[in-house]
Amino acid sequence: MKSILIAFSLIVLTACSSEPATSANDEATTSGDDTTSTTAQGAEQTASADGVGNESSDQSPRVAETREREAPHLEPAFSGQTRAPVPQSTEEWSVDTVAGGLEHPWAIEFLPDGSMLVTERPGRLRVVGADGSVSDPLLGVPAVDSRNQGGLLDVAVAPDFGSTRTIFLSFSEPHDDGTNNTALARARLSEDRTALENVEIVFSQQPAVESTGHYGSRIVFEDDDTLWLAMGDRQGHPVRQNAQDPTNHIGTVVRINFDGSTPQDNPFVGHESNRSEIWSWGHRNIQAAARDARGRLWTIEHGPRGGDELNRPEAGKNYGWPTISYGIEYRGGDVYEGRTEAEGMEQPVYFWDPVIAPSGMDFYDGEAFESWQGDLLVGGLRTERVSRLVIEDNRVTGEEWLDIGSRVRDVKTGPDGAVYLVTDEDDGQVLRIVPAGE
Ligand SMILES: [Ca+2]
Repeated sequence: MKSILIAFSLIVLTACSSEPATSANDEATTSGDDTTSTTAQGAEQTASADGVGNESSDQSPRVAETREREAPHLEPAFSGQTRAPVPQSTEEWSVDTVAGGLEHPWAIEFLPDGSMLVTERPGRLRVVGADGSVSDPLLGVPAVDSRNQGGLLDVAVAPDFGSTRTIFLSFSEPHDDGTNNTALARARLSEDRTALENVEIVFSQQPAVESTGHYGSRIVFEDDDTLWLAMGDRQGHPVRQNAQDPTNHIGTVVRINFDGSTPQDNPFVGHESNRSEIWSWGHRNIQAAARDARGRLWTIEHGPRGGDELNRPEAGKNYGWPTISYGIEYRGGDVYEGRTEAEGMEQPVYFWDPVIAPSGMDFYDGEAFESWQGDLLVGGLRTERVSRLVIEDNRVTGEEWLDIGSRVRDVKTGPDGAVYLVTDEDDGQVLRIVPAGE
């Protein structure tokens, strides 16, 4: 009954939430990131408004997204590339507050004892206990450029943390000339967990630019020796065009060893000009990334207006930005030539139009929610939701919305099987999705 109530409330909330029509490009605001504009949609929305596999018919499966598309002239490349039906089975859930008082937390990661490392975008790292206690800021965090979308971003606990106490941080690295870039630091968490030791910047995105947007960035371990760092296109003209030039790191996923060196089986090793750290390229602004049970990387990037996309980046492949994309420019008009397909460029697995403004994501592998096993849980900033994606044979076959009511900035399965979130607010919180009634 609870799940029905939740589902019903969602429909009502969706139908009634007439979001204000914001300026055409609130990417450029200082509010945090790609909080994308959404045209005002009234309560008259129907499930058949989009015309994408959602025709008005008694036989049509129910879909979560029923608002009109921003770019309805851009047809999906295949059936099921957007607006997957709401899954038949779900779980009853509710939300607990674990901790609060965090300033724009960006990432959450579990330590082996069940406590959490949480970054705050202005440049602080804290330990949050399973009991909700919040530590003082840890000493030794690298300096960050915290303007606009920049700051201390992702945190990741190395697979060998038990023996090495190694963690990684991604952040916007400032330079004296006013430029900055996404960077990755490796550090040792002190035994008393009050400080970082042996802090070393092991990777810096090249080139550094004068921008305060589209840093990416998420850290995903491939195995005990290598990791992926997913980055952004640094927002705006002409720098974003570099995403189509793999002789730099703009708009790429890189794959590096823990010390920052290049694995010799990377796709461009030995290439005369392409950067050897690159794993995949042609990305816009990846803010969600996770590894599936088979060890494969998946990412979600903030697209243009109507073009957020899920990809499964493979070695050496080009994901198209900005030459091909779904969606339109935030200021209006087609992106580049308004194309969605081109030879040598990969299609997204799935896209959202209107956008969700993705944040963190995790493949659910806990024991608390049986029917969510293996599903991809994706945070939404603008949507203030978690999207649950059911994935089969590398396609999204179901999408359910879990309405949280705050800007969700990161999503992580906890050791207790609950789904932990941080919220992107001045007074940000750690929340936990638990089975209803617990
Ligand atoms: Ca793409």
